[in-house]
Amino acid sequence: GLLRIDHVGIAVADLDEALRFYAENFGLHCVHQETNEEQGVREAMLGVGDGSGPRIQLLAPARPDSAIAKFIDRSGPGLQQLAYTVADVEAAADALRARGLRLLYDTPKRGTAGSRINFVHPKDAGGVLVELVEPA
Ligand code: MC0
Repeated sequence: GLLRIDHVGIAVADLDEALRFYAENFGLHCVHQETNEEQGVREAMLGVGDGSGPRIQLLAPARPDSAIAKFIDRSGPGLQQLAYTVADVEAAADALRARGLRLLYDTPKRGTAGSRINFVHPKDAGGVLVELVEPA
């Protein structure tokens, strides 16, 4: 099952500019940053409040043919994904597949900070790209 909201992902054109915007206007600061070559993203996790709850994930394209670049081209910057923490990403994906939802990957891929991830196709989840995250 879904344990909690892990993060909310926001597509941005420029990561450094977005980090400045979030710090200056919302007082939210980066707690983790990495480039995920496979996903074609530069990403930063921002803590909210005491940092114990869900994070905001800023996602910037690392190359022009990436999922985030395509999203920004089509929709502009903005909310791109809603991610839930799960204990076992394969079990969670199997349960959703059994209900007829399309998962994007046959086997999990690597996400933030060594997590294992998969996604439900947004057309099968009411227009929301749902990510499943099994933390490292
Ligand atoms: C596309 N659509 C979306 C959407 N992206 N709807 C809601 N939210 C999104 N993010 C809609 C389009 O508007 C279009 O609707 C239809 O889906 C297109 O479906 P498609 O042609 O099958 O797919 P594409 O080529 O648009 O790609 C969408 C898809 C892709 C979700 C499959 O973005 C993908 O593979 N995403 C998973 C990987 C990812 O997002 N990586 C970046 C984050 P209409 O009505 O016009 O047909 S990496 C990450 O998140 C990691 C680092 C982590 O958290 O650890």
